[in-house]
Amino acid sequence: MIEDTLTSATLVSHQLRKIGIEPVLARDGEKGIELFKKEHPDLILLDIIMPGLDGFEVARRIRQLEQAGEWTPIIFLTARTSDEDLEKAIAVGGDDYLIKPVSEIVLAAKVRAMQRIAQMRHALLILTRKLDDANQELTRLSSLDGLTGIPNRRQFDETLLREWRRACRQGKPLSMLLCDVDSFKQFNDAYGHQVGDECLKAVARCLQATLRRPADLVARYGGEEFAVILPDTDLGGALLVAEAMRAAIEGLRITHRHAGPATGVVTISAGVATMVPARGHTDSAVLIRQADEALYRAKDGGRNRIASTTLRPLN
Ligand code: GH3
Ligand code: MG
Repeated sequence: MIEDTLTSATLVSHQLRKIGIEPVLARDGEKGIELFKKEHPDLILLDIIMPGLDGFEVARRIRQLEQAGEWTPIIFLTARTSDEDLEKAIAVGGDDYLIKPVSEIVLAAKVRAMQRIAQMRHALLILTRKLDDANQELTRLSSLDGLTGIPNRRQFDETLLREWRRACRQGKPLSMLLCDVDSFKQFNDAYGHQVGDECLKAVARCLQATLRRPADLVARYGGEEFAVILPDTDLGGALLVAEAMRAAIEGLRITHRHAGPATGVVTISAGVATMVPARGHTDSAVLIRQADEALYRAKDGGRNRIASTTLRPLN
C-alpha cells in the first residue's frame, strides 16, 4: 500500500488483514517504488494524491520497472470521483479504482478479482513455458533420425543449402560424401532386421565420431546410406575424411559372413564430390548427384573403397 494519510492506511490495512492479506506500507511515492522493488508484492494499493510523486506517476514508473511478461495488479485508492480521474488511472497502468472511504466489502471483492486474474496469469505463464519446452524438443526431434539419433534427411537438406550458399559467398570449396553399407541386404537376410538396425546404429555412431570439425555434419540419408557435409574442405581433405570413415567402419569388425571374401566384416563404400560453387549457381543437388555417381563407381570397383568425381579411387 502506498498511502500518505495514516488514518486511511490504518483502516485499509485492518480490512486487508481480515481477509488474510498482510500489507506493507510506504508513505510516499518514492518509498513506494523502492518497496515495490524490494517486496515484489502480489497487489499494489495506490493513493493518487500524495506529496512528491502522485499516484499516476508512481503507477507509470512501476509499469516501466516491470520486465516483459511481468504484471503486478494496481488498484488506485482515491477520494476523487471524476470520470477523467478514473480514465487516467487506467491509462497510466492501473487495473482498478476504489473510492475512499473504502467499503470493506468492495475492497474484499476487488482484491479477490485481482487474485483470480493473477492466478490465471500465473497458470498461463507456466503453460506457455511448458509449450516452449515441448516446441523446442519437437524441433530437435524433427531434425533427428528415429533409429540412429543422428541428423535426418531434413536437417541434411537444410544444412546443405545453408553451406552451399555460404560457400558461394565466400568462394570456398564444399565437399560431400555419400557412404553406403556394402551388401547390407544380405546382412539383413542373414542376421535379421533387428541386428541390421543395431548395425546401422553402430555405423552412424562411428561415422559421427570420425568427424572433428563443428561445422561437419553426418546425416542418415536413406535406409543404409549416410551423407556427410564438409564445409570449407577441398577434395584432398574430403578424401582423408572418407578414408578415415571407411577404415573406422571396417575397424568395428561387425561380422558379415556374406561380405566380400577379403573382409568378413561390415564395410562401407563412399563417393566423394567437391565443388567451389560459382556465384549464382543455386542448384546444390549437383553435389549430391556427383557424390552419388562416385559412390556407384566405388561399388562397381569392388566395394569397401572410395571414389571421387575427379580423382581416381583410393584403396
Ligand atoms: P550394395 O553393397 O550394392 O550397397 O548392396 P546392398 O545390399 O547394401 O544394397 P541394396 O540397396 O540392395 O539393399 C539395401 C538394404 O538395406 C535393403 C534393406 O533390407 C536394408 N535396409 C534399408 N534400411 C534399413 C533399416 O532401416 N534397417 C534395416 N535393418 N535394414 C535396412
Ligand atoms: Mg548398400
